[in-house]
Amino acid sequence: MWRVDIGGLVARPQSLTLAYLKTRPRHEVNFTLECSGNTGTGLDFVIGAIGNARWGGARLAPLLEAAGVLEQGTEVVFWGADSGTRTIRDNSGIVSGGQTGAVQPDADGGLDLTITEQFARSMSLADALNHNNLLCYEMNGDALPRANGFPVRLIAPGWYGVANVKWLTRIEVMDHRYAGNFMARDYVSIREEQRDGQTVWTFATVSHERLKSAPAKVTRRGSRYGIMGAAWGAPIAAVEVRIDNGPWSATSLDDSPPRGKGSRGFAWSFWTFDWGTPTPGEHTITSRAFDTDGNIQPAPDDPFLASRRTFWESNGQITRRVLIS
Ligand SMILES: Nc1nc2c(c(=O)[nH]1)N[C@H]1C(S)=C(S)[C@@H](COP(=O)(O)O)O[C@H]1N2
Ligand SMILES: [Mo]
Repeated sequence: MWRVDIGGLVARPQSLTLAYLKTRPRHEVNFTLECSGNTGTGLDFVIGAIGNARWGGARLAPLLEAAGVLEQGTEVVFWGADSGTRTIRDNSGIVSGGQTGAVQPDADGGLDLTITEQFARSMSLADALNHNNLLCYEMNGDALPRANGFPVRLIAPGWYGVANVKWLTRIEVMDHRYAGNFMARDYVSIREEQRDGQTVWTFATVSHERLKSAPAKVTRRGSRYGIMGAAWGAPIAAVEVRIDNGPWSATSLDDSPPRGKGSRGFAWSFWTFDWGTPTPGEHTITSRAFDTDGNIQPAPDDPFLASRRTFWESNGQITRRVLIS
């Protein structure tokens, strides 16, 4: 039978069943989960690597508190049931194999270690204790589908998809950052910065979502056209669009309560724009979102974005091409 274990630096290790989790107070959060690898340049980005759902489950924080996190505990690791095989090259200091690891000498005399690693992600204890986090067993009112993490996944609203560990089996409190594949090798944003004429490379684990928007579709009623789209990643204050190389114009935001409040939770906001009667031919549509702290979704040539050498967390403005006939 499935259980999720809470262990590591805790006073009272737990082994929780799904039935037990369902006896806990049930909470729901509306959260738009986006893959950090969603570059948003393709035509199917809205339905592809991003989706909104009502996620239901038990709050994580009281369960961690019940386990009694010890003083030294600073980091919480979430383990999924799935695993993958990978080879770690000799330059990683490999000296010998493990019970399941196989070591092979490589061409230049070093050792390669091939291992089967479970999917795992960690966050700080403070982040893990955020009251929005759920041990989630429901999606849109139904049992969590297998593909989305059945029986239980972590839902960490405001974090990129990768942090929302599916098929959860173990939660472990540690006293150091976890440096597994999905924290330290894959899902790492690499940037090349120039500082005083010197190149400095920086590395950051994909974590919180970033402010983003996209034009989703063009609608037509008679001879009049409209544009609709979405914005997410932060509490949205406004969205503007630009047609071709024209000025930025205001759009109308849907009037549901702001993000983080009431039923809106961490869901995306929808916006619409009355385009009027555009001239026939090809046009470009670009959108940019503003959050309630005054941040603006960056342009593609923003220095921070331009310094990236990886496609993770690509939240630059998206331009779509449309043909009006
Ligand atoms: N156990 C496990 N959890 C996982 C993953 C995975 O491969 N294994 N992928 C992550 C990534 S990269 C994303 S984008 C989301 C996707 O969640 P979804 O399938 O519900 O859309 O799950 C995250 N949780
Ligand atoms: Mo992802």
